[in-house]
Amino acid sequence: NIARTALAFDLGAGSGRAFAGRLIQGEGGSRKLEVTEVHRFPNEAVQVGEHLHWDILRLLNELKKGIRLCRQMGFEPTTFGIDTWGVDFGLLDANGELLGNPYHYRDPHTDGLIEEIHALVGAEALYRESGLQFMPFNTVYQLYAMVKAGSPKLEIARTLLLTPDLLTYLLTGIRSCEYTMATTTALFDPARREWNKPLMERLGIPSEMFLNPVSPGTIVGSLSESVARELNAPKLQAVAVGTHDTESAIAAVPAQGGGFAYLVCGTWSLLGTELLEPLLTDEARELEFSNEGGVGDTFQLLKNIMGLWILQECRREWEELGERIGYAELAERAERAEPFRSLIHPDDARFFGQGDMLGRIREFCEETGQLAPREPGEYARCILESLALRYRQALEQMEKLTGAGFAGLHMVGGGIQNKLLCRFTASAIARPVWAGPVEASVIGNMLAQFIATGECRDLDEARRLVLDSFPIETYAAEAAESGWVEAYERYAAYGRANA
Ligand code: LFR
Repeated sequence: NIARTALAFDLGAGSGRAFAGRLIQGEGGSRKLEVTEVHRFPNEAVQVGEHLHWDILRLLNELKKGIRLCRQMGFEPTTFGIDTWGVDFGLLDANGELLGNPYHYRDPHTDGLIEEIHALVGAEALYRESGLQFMPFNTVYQLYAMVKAGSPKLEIARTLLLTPDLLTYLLTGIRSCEYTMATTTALFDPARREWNKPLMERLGIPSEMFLNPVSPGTIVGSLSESVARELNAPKLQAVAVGTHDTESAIAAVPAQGGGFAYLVCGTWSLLGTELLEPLLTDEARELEFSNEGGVGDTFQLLKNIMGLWILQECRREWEELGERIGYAELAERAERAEPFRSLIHPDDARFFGQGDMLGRIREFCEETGQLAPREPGEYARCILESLALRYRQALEQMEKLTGAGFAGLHMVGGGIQNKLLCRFTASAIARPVWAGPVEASVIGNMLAQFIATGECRDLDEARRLVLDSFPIETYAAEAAESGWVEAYERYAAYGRANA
């Protein structure tokens, strides 16, 4: 008995996926969510001269294909939602045409701008008014890079659309701005809950381009006439979900009530806890925590930590060198490698960029007087152990900031398929890890659609559905796996001052 079918698009920096989600009505009021993958496609950034761009029209084609495939597979979704990485955007002119190709958040055009903007407006003020840790790709730095480059696009732009809103617009013709993405820009004031127009004016960023945000769980509208005709799908409606992938993933954490700690694991690691108000203290700034708007009127106090990106880049390099190593094999080799031989600080700036990751890891080890990894197993072990130690550090910082004590850590997202990472994390934090669901962003995306159409009353009820529908694996902190306490002390000495 299918109560409703939703279609979720979840676009990550490396690939995109479309899933159909069926809400099944069981006996006695019980309900379950069943998700099926209907399409998967690579998302390849394109280097154009000095700049790195998203291939946005290709992504649009893949979304259309996803809608077609979904229906060909026999699903009949009435709504769809799109979530993507944060911060990036496209600009529309007065005729509603897209101005150029959106920049990729790893484009180097923001290099040095954190310092420059801080000198202009003050780091303290910027943090109080944005609640975001200072990451070079935040929208504010990207737009300021365009201001500084004298970009003519800014002169003729009328509307700024963040990536998920842009893709929704290309499918529906409707311009909208979803709240969780808006809070990743650093141009949105979380305390006042409005765009920070004075800041935009000071930086020369045209403030008329920004639309009023709508809450996740709002129906945006139908496919445009031309798209509906092309896809023969006149009834499909777009929903503004938690369009920031991280927020969709958090919405799918199978916990009840607030006060839990979570880690969204993928290219990035987002470790945080759910609050009802932003925490904008000096200490939160110094410890580099963000306050991001979440689904269900929440604020997510979280730290953006480098994630499996480092390992993904290593794999890409091995492949270029002619050695293709699957994740399963890599995990086995890491398991056999010597523990704690080499440790890195994952958030050292050198690990952010693309390319030469093996060299950078070796360089870090040499600079800190450690033996460097020699083969893939050792590299993988180094990365996974270092991430786990970094998670312990962030978890303890979060306890300090909030005064809360966390009994364990919920891990969600694609990265939890790496069981070694889950196990290491449980050992590093000396607390249990509850892992699941893997498809958190997709599921959270669907939950916001169910909130929009009235199937779920609120976030708590939606999370209940996750608990009832997906298995959760528990990793106990293995006291026998010793060495983690000493390793943490060694690791802590390699980190930056306190963050
Ligand atoms: C994760 C994520 C993070 C954001 C980073 C860049 O996919 O959305 O939350 O900081 O990508 O946008």
